[in-house]
Amino acid sequence: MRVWIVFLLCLAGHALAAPTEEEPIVEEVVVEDAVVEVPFEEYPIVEEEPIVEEEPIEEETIQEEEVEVGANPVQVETGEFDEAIEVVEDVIAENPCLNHHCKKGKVCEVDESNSPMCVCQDPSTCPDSVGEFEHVCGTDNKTYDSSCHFFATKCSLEGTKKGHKLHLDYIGPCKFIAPCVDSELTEFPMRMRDWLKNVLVTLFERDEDNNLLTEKQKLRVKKIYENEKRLQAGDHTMDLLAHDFEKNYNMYIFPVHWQFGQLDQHPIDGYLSHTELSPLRAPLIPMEHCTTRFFEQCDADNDKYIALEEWANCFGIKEQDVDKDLVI
Ligand SMILES: *[C@@H]1O[C@H](CO)[C@@H](O)[C@H](O)[C@H]1NC(C)=O
Ligand SMILES: [Ca+2]
Ligand SMILES: [Ca+2]
Repeated sequence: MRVWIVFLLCLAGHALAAPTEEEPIVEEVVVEDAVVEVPFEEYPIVEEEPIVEEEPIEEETIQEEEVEVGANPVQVETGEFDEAIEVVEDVIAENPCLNHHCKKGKVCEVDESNSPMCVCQDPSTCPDSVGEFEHVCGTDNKTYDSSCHFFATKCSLEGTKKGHKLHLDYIGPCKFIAPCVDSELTEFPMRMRDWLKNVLVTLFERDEDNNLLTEKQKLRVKKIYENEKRLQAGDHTMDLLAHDFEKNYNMYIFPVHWQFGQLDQHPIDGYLSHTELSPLRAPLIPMEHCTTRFFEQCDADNDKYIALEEWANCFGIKEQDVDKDLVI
């Protein structure tokens, strides 16, 4: 479907537009963790810049949460191997904030006892946005200049009901989004699972030494890749997509699980929060007006989290084929 390609182009544009953006280490890790959406054949591999929105945290647990983020082994490695250790130690002695990471919307400040702490960022200290594409739309249907402005504003509302409910909804200025009718809602997962399969195959084709996929994942994708019956990427009719799903059902099981695993990272618990879903949702909503409704109905028990079982079910994967081991 054309629109998926547009989505990928958009991601590509986004990544190219801000390739040198300075991100704290926490963000770099998130990049690794986030979905690496790879366009179909004709586009280069691009890492999506994830829009990761932290869940509101109760006051008492803030410290704990930050420690948890800092303890991510991948992150520790990135930090440690990037810089000469002596230099890091010197710097720590001078400025306790240098190695202290705050979640989005917060910045580090030193208190009287020279201990680092995270405080809400003043939105006016956010870099000016360069263009409309940096604007984001909140779930309050208000346009924010950039995700920095959004998270700083959200932080200032921490502890309030309003702040708790406010999430980053999508990338770009708020706009009218046409209601999603039932027939369109049915088509959405059919196109998405086809796309997920193609993304994985493309990742596999281009992987070589990029380590975009783990060895285990490669083995699984190889089977799909080498299957001669595989439906090639293209602009297919719903009838063909439905037919292929029936005929080649097994090829779709892994891609659906894989995407779940890409998103279920903060924390890895078999549930997707609004925050975890954001890297997938946020770029998609402006182009696919059924996105919001799709993920809403995907949360069948309405607990605001999408469990693996719920996720698989949304894409037509049978209950007996849901397998936690496929996610890893
Ligand atoms: C959100 O804001 C946009 C632009 O201001 C407007 O066109 C749209 O109708 C609003 N949507 C809702 C649900 O209020
Ligand atoms: Ca999770
Ligand atoms: Ca749920």
